[in-house]
Amino acid sequence: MNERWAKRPEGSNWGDFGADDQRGRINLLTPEKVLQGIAEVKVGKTFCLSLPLDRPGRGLNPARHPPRRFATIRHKGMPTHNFRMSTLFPEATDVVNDDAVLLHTQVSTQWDSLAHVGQMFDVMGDGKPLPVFYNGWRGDLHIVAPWENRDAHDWMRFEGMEAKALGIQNMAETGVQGRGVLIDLHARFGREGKLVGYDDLMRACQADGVTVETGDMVCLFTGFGDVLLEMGQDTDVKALHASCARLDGRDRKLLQWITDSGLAVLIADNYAVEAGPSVPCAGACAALPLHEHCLFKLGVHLGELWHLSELAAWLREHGRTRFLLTAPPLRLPGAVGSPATPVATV
Ligand code: UVW
Repeated sequence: MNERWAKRPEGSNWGDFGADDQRGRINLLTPEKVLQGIAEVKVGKTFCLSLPLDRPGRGLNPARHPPRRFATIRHKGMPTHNFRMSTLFPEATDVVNDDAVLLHTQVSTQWDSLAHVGQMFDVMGDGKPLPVFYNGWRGDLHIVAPWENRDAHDWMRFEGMEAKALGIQNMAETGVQGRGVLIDLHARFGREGKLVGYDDLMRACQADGVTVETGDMVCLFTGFGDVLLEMGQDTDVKALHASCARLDGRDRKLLQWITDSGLAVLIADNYAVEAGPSVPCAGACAALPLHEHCLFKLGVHLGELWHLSELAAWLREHGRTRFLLTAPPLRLPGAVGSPATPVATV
């Protein structure tokens, strides 16, 4: 018996990558997968797969706000803005700017770490559900609570939350490089607010000859990023949430495909990869069942709000679906999510 769990969730792979594994299916990004990715580099053209991190503006997720920038304070309470180094060293000619950013890690193009979403689950088999994450790491023991600073402003009040296990640095330390495979849902469904299940996904793959193999990094292009960028800073949240394809996390065949395909990570240009909250279910269940399946059961990191439009257009024009993907998050110990500036090379 593992000391953290007596019972693993049905359909999970807990323990398969090691009793104390914190990387999940990122373990499938082997040197062989990196070489398969490199073999897809034919012309050396690169694509930045990140949105500008100040987009979307306010409101898409009410808990997440655009970045705030500050000048650091270098000398006598002055901002380090065009700071004359001669203030410190009389002969110096240097002029310095230096900044700090207050960044909601999941406001824009991002990775969800495996500490992002867990479940209340009877992990010890004693009838008492506990907050649990991938591989049995525990919300109460391993995801350390913040302290409250009552003097701090609004959403800066709860400081110091830390993923002592499953933090995003576990992903960053692998380099996150391998073969990307793009599934073009936009080509099939346009900007229709469409719930996509297994059958729709398979038809989209068949139409473009997409094959997903073990260890591939799968990207779903829905067009959501374009809708968002066209809105400018005035995000029409209702219209945005009603736009484009998103996966149906209640579709069991779709979840089984994620298990069977062996995909290493799942990425989309939309808000949450799946519809969130998902369609209602009877009784107790996850509001985000695809998050449950990927983050909690399989250790599949989710990439959200990526900017896939230019890559998708280029791949279509050239009759291709695969590319080299390099997409590390920040190596930020203890964080439960991270912005990313992923690069596709074709
Ligand atoms: C939630 O909003 C809970 O998660 P995500 O950003 O992964 O969709």
